[in-house]
Amino acid sequence: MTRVLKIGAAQLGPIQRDNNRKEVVERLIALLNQGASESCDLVVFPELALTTFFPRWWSENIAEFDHFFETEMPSQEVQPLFDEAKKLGIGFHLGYAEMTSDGHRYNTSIIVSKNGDTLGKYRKVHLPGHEENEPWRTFQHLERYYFEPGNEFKVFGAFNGVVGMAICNDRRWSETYRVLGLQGCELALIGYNTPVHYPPDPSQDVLAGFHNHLVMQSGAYQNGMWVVGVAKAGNEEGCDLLGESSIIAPSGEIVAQCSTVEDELVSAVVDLDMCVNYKETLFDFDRYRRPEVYKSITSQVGVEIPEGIEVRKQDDEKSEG
Ligand code: CDT
Repeated sequence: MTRVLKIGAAQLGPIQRDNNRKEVVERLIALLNQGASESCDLVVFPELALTTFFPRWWSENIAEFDHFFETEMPSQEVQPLFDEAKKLGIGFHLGYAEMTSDGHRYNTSIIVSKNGDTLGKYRKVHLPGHEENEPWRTFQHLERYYFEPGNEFKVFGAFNGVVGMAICNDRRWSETYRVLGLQGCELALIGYNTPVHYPPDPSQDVLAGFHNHLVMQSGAYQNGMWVVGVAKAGNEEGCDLLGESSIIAPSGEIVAQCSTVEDELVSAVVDLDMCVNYKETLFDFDRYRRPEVYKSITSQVGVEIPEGIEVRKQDDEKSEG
């Protein structure tokens, strides 16, 4: 059984508010075809790949934005993507806004096999931003208003390996990779829409690209897994979104990276057996992990400085010296 895959990271340029699904699906199909011409087994599309990143706007009436959600997958408009992928014999990963039949809204991604079967679904666990309109911001980040959080990181048997998914902000949390890693994840697929400007602390703007790679590269290395991080990039409705989509090896090294903020596919050969190099040496969990020492990770949410620790200001220390 070959455990060597060719994977395409299919970055999208911006999707504007009035772009319809048909236009977007045509772009996804063009990228699929490029993936086919590069012999890809799997093409990875980003978070919310069918619409603009609508949580950047507030609406008093949440249902006003329901047209950005998919009530079925594939819908009639998305069916051509499934048909083309099956025809080409390529699997894919797709992020979209999901509305369930009983009215729940999620930020979701799926893995689809080469035969067009949906092998796995994931609902974003870490929802960033805020719940209420914050008019002081140049744009909103209302994921906590428009979506409910998902409640689990799961892995799926796909493409001859153990595959997991995470979505955008999830990639900043080491717990994401570790919970996947503890399930033997060999390949994590992560779509993102990351504004370059961070209104609560603009000093971070210049570091957006550094932080993006920092978290995914360390997640890959510390868990001995491949990570494919794929952006929706460019200027979307006046908001600049980070590009720099990349394919990262279990060594933490980037082996392919997009260079534009437009529709762009980069591909790489991914040998899932390379994970063993890390999973069975430095990061041999069975041998080296100490879960009994990590209890606060699951019992505690926020910071709790232990009793008896005095926090002094720098000035106090100086006056003592
Ligand atoms: N889509 C998404 O999760 N974006 C976030 C922005 C953080 S700022 C609210 C990210 O982590 O990239």
